[in-house]
Amino acid sequence: MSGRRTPLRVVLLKPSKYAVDGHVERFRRGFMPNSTLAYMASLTPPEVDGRACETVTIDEYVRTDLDYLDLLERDPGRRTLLALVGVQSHQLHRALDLAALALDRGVEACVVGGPHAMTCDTTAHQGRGASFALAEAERIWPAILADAARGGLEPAYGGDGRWETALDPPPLTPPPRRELARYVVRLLGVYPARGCPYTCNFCSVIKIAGRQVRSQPLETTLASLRAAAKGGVRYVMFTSDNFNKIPEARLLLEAMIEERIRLPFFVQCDTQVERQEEGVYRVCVREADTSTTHVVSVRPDYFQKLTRSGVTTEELIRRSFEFLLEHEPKEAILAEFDLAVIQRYFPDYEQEIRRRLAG
Ligand code: B12
Ligand code: SF4
Repeated sequence: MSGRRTPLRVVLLKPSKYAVDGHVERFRRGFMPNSTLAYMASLTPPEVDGRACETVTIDEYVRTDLDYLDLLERDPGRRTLLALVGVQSHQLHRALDLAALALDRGVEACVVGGPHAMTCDTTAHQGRGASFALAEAERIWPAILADAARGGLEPAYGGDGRWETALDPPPLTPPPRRELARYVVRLLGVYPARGCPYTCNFCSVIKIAGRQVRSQPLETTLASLRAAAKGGVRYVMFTSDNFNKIPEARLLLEAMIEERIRLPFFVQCDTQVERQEEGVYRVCVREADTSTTHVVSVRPDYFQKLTRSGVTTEELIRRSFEFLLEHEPKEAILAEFDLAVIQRYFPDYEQEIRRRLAG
């Protein structure tokens, strides 16, 4: 069957961005492989609509040669779908230019997806050649692949709802070793759960991942970790925004211990700051299902010394805890202290916190 039908080539491309002077930012080595590329490649089946489906992944940030641009061209032997994945707002311009280049060279189908398309209004760009993915891939990727294999794409997919109710993706296949070698750290992003119950007004996570915390099956995460360890990955980032909000966090960690999956990993956790009385705040740090509580006092003159206008005391404390947690485990942080004490233990604290708050 697949021998008779025109095969489909899926080019998954994470675009870089333009620097201020207009050149495309490229690095000889990146920090870590892009998580969306690995995830989308794992979601792409070997056959679509009875046609063989070949998948190629490109992280433009680490491509110092331009060979990959040859893929953005019509190939008479197969249909090509260019999917610009994980596109953030500062990468949109580059994504649109790559789509325009590919369409100009006869590529049959282009789609742009990721945080920008999910959080911002893209109607002005729709209907001009590239299609837009407004929802999670789990909801719309099969329809996009099928449309690309058979004919053209719709102007947009997923306008009727962003989030899949239950997440059940295949286990992640780590990038091949030659791709891992392009990065300083052979690190893989694994996404055991997504969504955040909070509504911080500066953050777009709840528009991308929703407010409902949804987990993939524990076994899928474990299978991804096993494949990662076997495939030469040295380190894992659990990309969930608040690891401490994942209901199965403890089960996951226990299973990793039980199976002796010895991959070091890092996670993101939230810190809650609550004002108790003038100048006194209660801070709760949660990690998986353990937490510590700290009472922190901040004198007005010290607050003035460290901050500029517009920064709140809560923000100063939150950033100070981020700083502390980069240097020591939460259990080592004093239960009650004045903020000025940090400088005694970490002499670069004041300079660093001023720099971070100014950025
Ligand atoms: C992990 C992470 C990082 C890691 C990246 C690791 C890596 N190399 O992959 C690090 C720490 C390095 C990082 C850096 C940055 N990040 Co970041 N990061 C995240 C985080 C927490 C998770 C992203 C992730 O891996 N998700 C897992 C993958 C599988 O999911 P996904 O990419 O969202 O893809 C899903 C959907 O978007 C959609 N989708 C995506 N692409 C496509 C394509 C198609 C065709 C389809 C159909 C669907 C689709 O389907 C996917 C599956 O459901 C998000 C927050 C979040 N929850 O989204 C922020 C986030 C993406 N980052 C953000 C930002 C701003 C940055 C930085 C610019 C920060 C900075 N100032 O330097 C840099 C840019 C780095 C870069 N080159 O892209 C913003 C983007 C905001 C926006 N609207 O554009 C986010 C949303 C955080 C936030 N709330 O502000 N980041
Ligand atoms: S807790 Fe974190 S992920 Fe959740 S809304 Fe606030 S900043 Fe975003």
